[in-house]
Amino acid sequence: MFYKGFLAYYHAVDLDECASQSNSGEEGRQPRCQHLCHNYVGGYFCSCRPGYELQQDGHSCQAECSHELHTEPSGYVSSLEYPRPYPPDLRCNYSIRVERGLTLHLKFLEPFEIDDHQQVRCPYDQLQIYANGRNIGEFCGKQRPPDLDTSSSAVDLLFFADESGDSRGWKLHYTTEIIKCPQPKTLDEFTIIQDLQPQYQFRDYFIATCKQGYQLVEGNQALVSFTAVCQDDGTWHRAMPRCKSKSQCPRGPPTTAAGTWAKGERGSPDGASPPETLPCCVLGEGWRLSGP
Ligand SMILES: [Ca+2]
Ligand SMILES: [Ca+2]
Repeated sequence: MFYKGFLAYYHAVDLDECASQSNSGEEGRQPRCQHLCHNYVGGYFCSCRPGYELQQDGHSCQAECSHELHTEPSGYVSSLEYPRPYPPDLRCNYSIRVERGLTLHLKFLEPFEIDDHQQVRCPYDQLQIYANGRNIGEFCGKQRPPDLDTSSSAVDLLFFADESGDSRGWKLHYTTEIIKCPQPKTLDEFTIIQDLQPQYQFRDYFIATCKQGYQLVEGNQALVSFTAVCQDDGTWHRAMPRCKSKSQCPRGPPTTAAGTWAKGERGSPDGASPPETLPCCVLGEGWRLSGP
């Protein structure tokens, strides 16, 4: 007897689990991946859309917005899925951090929609805005917040949502601009600001002097010169000085109830507060209190 044996061909075919996922809906099977499915030879894996995190089961996605950081000088920040309804159960923290000395402007876009209540203010969902750690507003409802000039380079947006609702959320455009200081204003008619500029911004400075016969004074302290610098929070680093008359300066060592003033080092007289009645020029010229 002669047997011919057999010959068989085989080749492996990958199962495209992602394709079967999309076809299986009608058969009542659960989709394998909640968001995105990626097929490869021998298997598949799931991933989530931006703003979501894959859960331990490898298939489901949960919103993850608890520390989102934006550092570009301008950009957009929005609730998840905008302008479609945001997911439930959110505790989001969007931080914007730009260079010190810049100020952030926030402009909200339409539509603006956060679950609201007619009698109680923002009981369900709310958007809180902080500039430099200070609360500058709490928003919900359909009224778009006004454009906000935060005077800050650090803004945090906290967004809370409860487990229900279908509001469409919010989106804002932020821009930056170099921070400005208020225009310096003299406190009396004898003070002169040198080369007064129409505008002062971060790191600019001005020099104040006095008219002839007057002396620069800061509090009770006579000054030789005065320079103020615009700081990164939009304030001047020291307060405007005054100019007081030199005309009442005594010729010899002045005596007051506090003691005799003698010629000495320039500056504060031994930590003692000079009496108000003592002409300021005495200090400027370097007198110090030497005791009664
Ligand atoms: Ca596969
Ligand atoms: Ca809600």
